[in-house]
Amino acid sequence: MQSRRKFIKISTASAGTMMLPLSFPSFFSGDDEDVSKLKKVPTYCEVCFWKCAGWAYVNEKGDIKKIVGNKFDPHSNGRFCPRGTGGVGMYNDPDRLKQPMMRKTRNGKQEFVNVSWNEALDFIAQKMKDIKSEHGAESLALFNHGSGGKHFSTLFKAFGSTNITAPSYAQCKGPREEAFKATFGKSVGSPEPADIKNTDCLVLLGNHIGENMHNNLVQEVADIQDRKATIITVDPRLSTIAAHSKYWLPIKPSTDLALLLAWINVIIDRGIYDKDYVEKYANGFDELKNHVNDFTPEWAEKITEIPAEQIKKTAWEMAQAAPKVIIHPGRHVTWYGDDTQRLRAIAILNAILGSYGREGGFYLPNKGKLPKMPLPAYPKPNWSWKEMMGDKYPYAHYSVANAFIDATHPDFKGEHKLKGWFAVGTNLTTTIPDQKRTLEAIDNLDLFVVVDTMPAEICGYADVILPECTYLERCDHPRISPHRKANFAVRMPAVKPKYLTKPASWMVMKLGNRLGLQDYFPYKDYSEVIDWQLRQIGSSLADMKQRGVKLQPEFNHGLFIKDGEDYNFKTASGKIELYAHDLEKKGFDPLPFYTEHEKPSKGFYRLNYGRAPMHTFTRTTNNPNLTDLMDANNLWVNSITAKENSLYNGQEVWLKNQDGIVSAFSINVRVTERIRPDMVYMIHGFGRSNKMLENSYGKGISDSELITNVKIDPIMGGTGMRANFVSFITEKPRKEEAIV
Ligand SMILES: Nc1nc2c(c(=O)[nH]1)N[C@H]1C(S)=C(S)[C@@H](COP(=O)(O)OP(=O)(O)OC[C@H]3O[C@@H](n4cnc5c(=O)[nH]c(N)nc54)[C@H](O)[C@@H]3O)O[C@H]1N2
Ligand SMILES: Nc1nc2c(c(=O)[nH]1)N[C@H]1C(S)=C(S)[C@@H](COP(=O)(O)OP(=O)(O)OC[C@H]3O[C@@H](n4cnc5c(=O)[nH]c(N)nc54)[C@H](O)[C@@H]3O)O[C@H]1N2
Ligand code: SF4
Ligand SMILES: [Mo]
Repeated sequence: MQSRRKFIKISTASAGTMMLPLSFPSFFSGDDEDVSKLKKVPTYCEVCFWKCAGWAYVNEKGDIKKIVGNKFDPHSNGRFCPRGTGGVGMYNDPDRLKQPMMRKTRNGKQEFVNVSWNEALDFIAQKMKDIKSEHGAESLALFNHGSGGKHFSTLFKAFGSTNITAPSYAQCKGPREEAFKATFGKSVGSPEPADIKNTDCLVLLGNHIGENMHNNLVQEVADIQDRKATIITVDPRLSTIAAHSKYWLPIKPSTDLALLLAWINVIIDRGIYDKDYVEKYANGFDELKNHVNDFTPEWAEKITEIPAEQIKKTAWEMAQAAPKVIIHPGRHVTWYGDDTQRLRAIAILNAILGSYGREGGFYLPNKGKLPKMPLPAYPKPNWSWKEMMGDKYPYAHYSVANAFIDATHPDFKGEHKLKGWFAVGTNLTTTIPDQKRTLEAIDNLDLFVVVDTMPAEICGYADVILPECTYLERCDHPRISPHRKANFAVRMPAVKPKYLTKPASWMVMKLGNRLGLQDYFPYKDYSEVIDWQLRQIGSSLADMKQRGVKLQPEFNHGLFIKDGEDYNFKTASGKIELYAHDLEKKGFDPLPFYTEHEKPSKGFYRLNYGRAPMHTFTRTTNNPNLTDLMDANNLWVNSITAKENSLYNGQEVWLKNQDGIVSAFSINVRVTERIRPDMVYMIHGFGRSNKMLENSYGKGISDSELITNVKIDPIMGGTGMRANFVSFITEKPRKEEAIV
């Protein structure tokens, strides 16, 4: 689309040479080099958000020779996934951002010009001050994902804005966090505290573990496969895990809530729920029982296309295994707009089977602690995203990224408008659906700063681009995530930053100096802060450089509720809320209902998307190591659908969605029986449209450009992305039809 901030195709002149293709599992040349002679530097991986701790091995010349897991780390158990091992490709990628750039108009034409750090930071600091004096500091917003965002959060809070958001809520986990909060008084959190390794029955609804490659999660699933625990996978596609499951239920897309209600019906009707647990810990059982009375397996069969007998059989399997059963909440759960209610049904099912707080169900996680360096108090902002959102999404306990876009858009009627954005480690146009709306909002900004390692699509819309060095070249906050054992991990730079790139911690310190906020950044190098933190607990950087991960048994409590223990859930009643009073108070159904969703019209197929083991979104689709394993997505099409549309295996097609949007690039058809005929499937993260991404430009299709029908969850603002339908175009479309 046309915009004031015209998308600038950054010059490719300095892009450098292509890296020699290397193949997995060895991404490193000279692998036979004696490891004992190499320097070992602790890190945690930034290729996805599992943040596995590991070691980067570096030789005397400063070449990274190997990245492996840290065996004391519960996220990795000493093993990295293919993406983590290939993470060195982020460092080696010749297409990386190399120095700061600013949008300038020359001879009436907008272009990016290389500038010095001083010029870039002076400009940003001045703009921030101007925006603050005209509209208030609160009108500056931070979109972030990943460790760089934490440093920028400090800058924002010190400057006077708490308008900070991330796509990991309203585009990802939000519905499950709120559903579990409404039910158990506590959100799920990451990593999910599912005690998979001890379970006897794992139920996955559209959670494609194995393709979704979260490290210890996959390891634990592999372990239970070995000991033949029951796995039940509900997916319209025969995912890798579905193929390894005792039951694969190829559900009609968008009908999971009906299946869940029928399972609850069977389990209550047959009296195979955990009566003692429910009586002791839960409220609202009678209301639940009445509610599900009519939601029989026969009723659900008509909706889900799963035979009633199979619904009964699988319900029985779960009850047999209980409490060692997990109905997994999944992770990317923003699908159809009623997602919080679907996740409520999942929470309820776990509750009546007594799996929450029980071995083989959900454990009660432990979290490590490190003292924080004392900083001056942050100023109190006059308003935050809560006031900005008003009474929209009343059960959102975190900020909603799409609401930030709304508050920037010219059609926003609210009082609290946003005028400046920073996007740190998030490729907003491919991440948040309805690209047109995002671009209209960006067009309405006074300042847009992008901090990235790569010339991602979002860079093309920035006023200033700040190149961050990769995780292998910097230190960041210690990783403190909940797990079975309280622990933390450190990240130290394995090598010096390439080109003129800098860590986010340095950028905010330099901006802080320019904004009179230097007291919030009392360091020259961020490692000084980490060292201070470690010294407070009797450790030090020198100590942690040897260990990488430290377990903190002093913070561990029991992982499970003991038999008969008077456990107090953090809900208003202190009990599990099968009937959610909290939701009812905010005007939502206290018990979940199935509602029918849009269906494809003739000639259209639902657009389904997911993950590949060797890629993370657009984060890796230019990574030379990982594109060597997979360099484009293809389109899964059932043979019936292929026949209907006269498509053949390997054929190049373009897609057109229900709103007439035509894909910018093409994709090759993969005819397969592994998907239902009513949908097609592709991996998210391809179809890159910034020409500076030499390695990935134009390969495959971006699902994001075709997601224009967004189903917003009224409870918490999640953007349901699976109500989009596509038809096939077999001739190359005219340029004006495609959006690039
Ligand atoms: N259409 C569609 N949309 C989706 C999804 C989908 O499957 N399909 N998935 C959703 C989900 S589950 C999530 S979690 C979100 C993910 O949303 P994002 O996290 O925004 O996804 P990425 O595409 O990986 O974009 C990450 C950006 O960070 C940059 N980057 C990588 N490393 C660093 C670093 O060290 N520092 C800095 N500053 N930048 C870095 C990358 O170059 C890239 O531009 O997307 C959501 N949106
Ligand atoms: N390799 C790799 N692993 C990753 C990531 C990555 O980028 N790469 N990203 C990580 C992140 S941030 C997240 S959030 C997770 C996401 O991982 P998940 O939560 O597992 O994934 P989703 O993308 O929601 O689910 C995709 C699956 O849902 C199925 N599906 C589609 N529609 C329906 C439906 O109506 N009903 C049912 N039951 N199933 C349906 C699809 O066929 C597909 O198999 O993955 C994480 N792990
Ligand atoms: S799961 Fe893989 S990509 Fe993600 S943090 Fe761990 S090693 Fe890195
Ligand atoms: Mo996610």
